[in-house]
Amino acid sequence: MSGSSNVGMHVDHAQNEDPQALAEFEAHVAAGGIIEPDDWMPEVYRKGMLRMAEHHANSEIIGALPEGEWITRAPSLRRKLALTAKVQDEVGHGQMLYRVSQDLGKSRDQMLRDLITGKTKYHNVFNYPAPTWGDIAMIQWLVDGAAIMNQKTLADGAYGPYVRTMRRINMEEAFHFKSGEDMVLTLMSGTKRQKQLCQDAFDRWWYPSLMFHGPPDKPNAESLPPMRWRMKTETNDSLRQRFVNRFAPAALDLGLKIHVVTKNDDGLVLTKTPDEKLRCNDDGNWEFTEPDWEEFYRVIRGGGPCNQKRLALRRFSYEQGRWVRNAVLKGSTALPPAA
Ligand code: FAQ
Repeated sequence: MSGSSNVGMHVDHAQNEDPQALAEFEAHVAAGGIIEPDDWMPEVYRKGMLRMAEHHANSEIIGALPEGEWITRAPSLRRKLALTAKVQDEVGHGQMLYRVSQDLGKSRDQMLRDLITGKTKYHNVFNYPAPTWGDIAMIQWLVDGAAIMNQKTLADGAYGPYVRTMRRINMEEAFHFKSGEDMVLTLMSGTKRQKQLCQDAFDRWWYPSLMFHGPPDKPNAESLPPMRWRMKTETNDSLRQRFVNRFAPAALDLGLKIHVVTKNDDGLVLTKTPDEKLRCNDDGNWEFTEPDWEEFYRVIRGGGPCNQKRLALRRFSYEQGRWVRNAVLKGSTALPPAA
């Protein structure tokens, strides 16, 4: 995994840029202006936007894998159709985001190769297992819920192609979220066994979903390029707080309990105790026990329960698709490898 952060660089890293062009760029962005691919931009901005869009694209195509595993096992035809459509949507989001990234200067093939060799990252949540149908409900409710919350704020960003893509993706994510809400509601209105299945899945997904918004804020987060140049418009902690304010009461209303958990190396829950910190303050903000940030860093650096499995499948798919790429891009007439 890449250890360098372009987007996290301080604005001083733009010191080699033309000061006049930089001042005009900053004024334009601060006034709510939009940047298009052919406009002048500091190199730190271009690299930061590329890193963000590429990370996002990677997350969409890897994110399709845990749900894709459940298409053949969906509990009804209606659920199977909805899940198939959702998985197609997520892969489509990946396509759109790879296009945005290509315009920022990196070839699609290089991005796919960097993903399968572990040079670039994707979202933490997709490195956890989905052992039951309850996990699919939680991915669509909690993970898509977190994604919409984040992406609505990204749609207020400054980079035109990314902003327009967010608007389109958000409409589809809203549908995924509704479907997830319906799945959770159905399980929590069902038998004792269905309720337990749902609770067990909630225990597995609550903390990864809190980590979704990224690590705790750096002290000067708002003056660093990601926010100063409107690559992102809210801090990680403020999005996490908003997520808990929305989902903690919703979970409790549904009859779910919020636990602090420990997990084994396979991502399955070993112990759970009620979150003693959980309460709603007078200002409407919920207090909660913070995620285990050591686990977060371990997972995003490749040490999560499913990192190897997810990347192995992407590598397989990259190899299997080689003859198609050669046919389309190089006019090759070679047939696919024998099964
Ligand atoms: N997972 O200083 P920050 C979806 C890394 S799509 C992994 O806060 P920044 C739809 C970060 O890259 C979800 N790594 O960084 C779906 C940085 O690494 P570095 C994808 C993470 O950029 C649903 C380091 O930690 N959405 O869910 C994560 O200012 C269901 C320090 O972090 C996007 O990608 C994480 N959660 O903020 C699909 C949205 N968080 O540079 C299928 C666009 C942080 O040290 C099924 N991206 N890191 O190597 C963003 O909003 C931002 O880039 C953040 C990170 C918030 C991810």
